[in-house]
This record gives sequence, structure tokens and C-alpha cells, in this order.
Amino acid sequence: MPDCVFCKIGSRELQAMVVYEDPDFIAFRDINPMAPVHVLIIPKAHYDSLEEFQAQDANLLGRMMLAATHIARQERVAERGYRLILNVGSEGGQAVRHLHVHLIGGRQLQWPPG
Ligand code: DGP
Repeated sequence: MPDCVFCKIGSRELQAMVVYEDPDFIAFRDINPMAPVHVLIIPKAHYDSLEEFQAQDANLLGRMMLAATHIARQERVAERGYRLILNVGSEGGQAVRHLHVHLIGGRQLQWPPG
């Protein structure tokens, strides 16, 4: 998607603090971290949001969750616990229209979210 910031991070046209990459996904530190660990995991392929996913994308979604568990171990939050957040649409708090999962941890997180 031409003007998508996250597509440009995925293709390395824009810089980010990358913590993980494989052929389908890239993960990088959030520019505005909410916790000591705040990583965004994105598919390199552009999807506006989770609402664009179809049955044939189920495998991609599953592998994105597995990448998240790998990154949680790498960031040393797997044992203490962490949170995965997937904001969908404007009322869901999604500002960037390229599907992303937030991995947040490194401190005690509160519930419920706002
Ligand atoms: P959301 O509200 O779920 O769409 O979260 C988008 C997140 O993306 C937000 O926490 C800030 C982060 N973000 C936006 N632009 C950039 C960027 O250019 N680089 C990085 N590293 N993070 C960004």
C-alpha cells in the first residue's frame, strides 16, 4: 500500500528498531511505548485491519501469534506474563490502518483497559 508507514517499515524503506523478522512478519519497538516492552508485530503484506481477514488467512494469523510467543521469550517477559492487543477500527482504538499486534510487558498491567 503506497502511503502506508508500516508497509514501508516492512520493506525497510523506513527505519524502526526491529527485534524480529521472517519472510512474512516483522516486529519492531513502538515509537510511543506504554511499558518497558512494547513491540508491534505486523504481517509484511498489507491488511487494513483484522476485518479484512478471510478463512484462507487463518494460517498467517496463527503464525503471527507464534511469532509473538517467540518475541515474548526473546524480550524475557514470557515467564512473568505479557499482553497481546489487536485494535480493530476507530472505536477499537486502531490509529494505523495496517494490521498490527501490540506485545506489551515488563510491568504489572491493569485490567480493564479504557
Ligand atoms: P494503534 O493505535 O493500535 O493503531 O497503534 C499504533 C501504534 O503504532 C502506536 O502505539 C504508535 C505506533 N507507531 C505509529 N507510527 C509509528 C512509526 O512510524 N514507528 C514506530 N516504531 N511506531 C509507530
